[in-house]
Amino acid sequence: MQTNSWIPLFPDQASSFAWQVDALYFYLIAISVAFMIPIVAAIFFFVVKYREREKYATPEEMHGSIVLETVWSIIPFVISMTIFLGGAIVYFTQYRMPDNAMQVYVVGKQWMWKIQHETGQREINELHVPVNTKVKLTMTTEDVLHDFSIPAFRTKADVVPGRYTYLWFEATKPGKYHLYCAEYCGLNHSGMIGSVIVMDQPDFEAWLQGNATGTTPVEQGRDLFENKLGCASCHQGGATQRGAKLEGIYGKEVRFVGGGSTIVDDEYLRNSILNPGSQVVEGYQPIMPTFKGQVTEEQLVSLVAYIKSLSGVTGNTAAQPAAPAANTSAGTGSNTAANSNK
Ligand code: HEC
Ligand SMILES: [Cu+2]
Repeated sequence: MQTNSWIPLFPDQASSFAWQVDALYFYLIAISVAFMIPIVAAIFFFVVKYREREKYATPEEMHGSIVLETVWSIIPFVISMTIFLGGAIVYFTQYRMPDNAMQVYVVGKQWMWKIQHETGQREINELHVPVNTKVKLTMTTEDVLHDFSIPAFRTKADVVPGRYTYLWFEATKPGKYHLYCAEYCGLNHSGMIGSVIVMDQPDFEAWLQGNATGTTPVEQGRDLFENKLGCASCHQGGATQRGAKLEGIYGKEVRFVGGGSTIVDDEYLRNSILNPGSQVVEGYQPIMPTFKGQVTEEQLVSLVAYIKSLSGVTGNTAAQPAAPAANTSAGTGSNTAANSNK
């Protein structure tokens, strides 16, 4: 990675929103400096001016000043609101997923990043993407908490066991950028690194050609569904159908036995495969066996991609609920936000 910036060691600005993060960062620094200088100056001034001249001196009485108090309330209020607005803008641009993004699946594992493209190409600790294209990552982990972090893109998100989190970016400069795990995840955490390789469109096409595997996640999912895991025996239409219909359910509302409902999203599909008993679809018997421990995270990603494809949804899904900002260990629990996309 080249650091051709005016501050030594400062990472490249290589994504569409990198400048926003930097602008907010320098704004915060500017405000801190603007407060620090007068405060330190005042400390020295008062130390001298009010030094002890006389034992037990009583200072002159002082009454409040409305003007002074108004000024020192309003100025900090305005400053804190600008910080809040700046932070909110950066947060919304980063954690609301764009509609028309290229889809990539990421599975973290002690201590590597396993990546699969929608067109089937697989990579480990490398992510090849085209320049000036929105890329959305759907991420989970096979073991512990990790955090997918690309400093040059000024973005990162926790990768959490048992659920999907999302990250998107649009790279603006071809090049090779550091990829880190930014959440301490055990002995070789520091080795859980890699590169994001941003390529011009023709180079990227050539790379895709050169790494074609023949099977896409959707095709792998179909194979698991129809052959390896036997889902089709219950879910395929016809006389033997005992499971819920999966065609067209993505983005729709489902109702559960015993009340409650949800909008079908990735998280729900994942949970339906691992904990079918937890949300039994209205009108069906709780006969679906759990597949917990029988499918890997990568197989789950393929199954979810396949079931989505039955609704005509490819990876280009609408805004997902915001991922929690990196390193907030408290879950947001807001993962059921409506996803009205179909
Ligand atoms: C023994 C029959 C059976 C098998 C095998 C089976 N299912 Fe199911 N599945 C059901 C039934 C019955 C339901 C509805 C009741 C429920 O929600 O548990 C269901 C519900 C679901 C739902 C939720 C559907 C909705 O409308 O919300 C999904 C998704 C699903 N199954 C996926 C799978 C996948 C993927 C596999 C294979 C890994 C699989 N099922 C294997 C019987 C089965
Ligand atoms: Cu890690």
